Amino acid sequence: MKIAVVGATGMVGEVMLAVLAERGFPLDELLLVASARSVGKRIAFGGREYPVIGLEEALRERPAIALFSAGGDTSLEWAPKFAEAGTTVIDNSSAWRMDPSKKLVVPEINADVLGPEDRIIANPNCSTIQMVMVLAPLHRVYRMKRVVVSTYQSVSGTGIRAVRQLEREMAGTPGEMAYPHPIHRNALPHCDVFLENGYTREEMKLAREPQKILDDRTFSVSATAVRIPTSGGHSEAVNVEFRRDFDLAEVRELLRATPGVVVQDDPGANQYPMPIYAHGKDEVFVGRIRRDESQPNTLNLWIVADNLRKGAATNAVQIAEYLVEKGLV
Ligand code: A2P
Ligand code: 11C
Repeated sequence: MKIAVVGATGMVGEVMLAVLAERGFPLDELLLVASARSVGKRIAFGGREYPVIGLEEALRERPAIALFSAGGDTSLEWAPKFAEAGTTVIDNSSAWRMDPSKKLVVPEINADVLGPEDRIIANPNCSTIQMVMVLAPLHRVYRMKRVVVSTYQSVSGTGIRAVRQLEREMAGTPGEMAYPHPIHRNALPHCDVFLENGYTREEMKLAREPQKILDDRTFSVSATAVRIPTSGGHSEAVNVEFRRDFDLAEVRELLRATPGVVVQDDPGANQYPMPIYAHGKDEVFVGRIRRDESQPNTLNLWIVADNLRKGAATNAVQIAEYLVEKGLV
């Protein structure tokens, strides 16, 4: 199978390559695609070196699957061209997520919505993926009414310029700024851009994407997204009110039985999820599982995942694996 990685020189693209290799994805041809700035560079994969090519050349090669992580504008312009040529595009940008004609997929939850007609498939936002991975099995049993989430997001979610800003500030040599303020020793209640309603776009992704993934508009989500000086791994404090009451032991059992979710919840032993330990892992970690004593049927959780793995690259590769397994490409 011929696979293209569009944005192969980027932070997510690099992790996509690592995940494809680790999982032994059944590819026999690989196209590594980036902007004109990178054409001709060479990237190692599976003991070989591959040249970076441009989008036009990749399109002519008509790959079976193209994993896109090269920004929303590149996706808007190029995903339809690849789709037209018969390629199935799995797009990590926000370009197509809320388009009613495109599927928004977390494979463990709703891969069954995919069919052979889907030529552009959207990968959800990183902070959405880790939240719904934990909430979906609970929603099935107790039915969510309202979710209030506060995020603690790492600089790797913004991109390489932000990673460099943090590194430089830590070294005491500030330079080019990815954020409007210092990030070292700081917390910015500002992820992505502000919208007219006073929320950021990141907060609105958290509010809207879960309803589409769970195909349910009977619950609502209110979000505050905060950037903190961690280099990788997003954390979330999640408060969820259900329509039905729950038993805490049963909640733990449901989460332990959920593929892709790991329960780390032993406060007496100081055990709870943390971004430094989620780094490089494909699972979503949940802990601090406790009843909200301020109102009925309400649960508090702490959810952590590697935003470049399950939040982006791993989820996209899992979608590709599903397409191959079901003969949809
Ligand atoms: P390049 O390295 O040539 O700029 P990140 O999210 O880490 O910033 O990475 C973005 C990725 O998307 C990089 O691989 C980048 O390539 C690629 N990219 C950005 N703009 C374009 C474009 N117009 N055409 C193709 N690839 C692009
Ligand atoms: C962040 N969630 O950490 C973003 C990064 O919509 O795919 C990914 C942006 C997106 O800021």
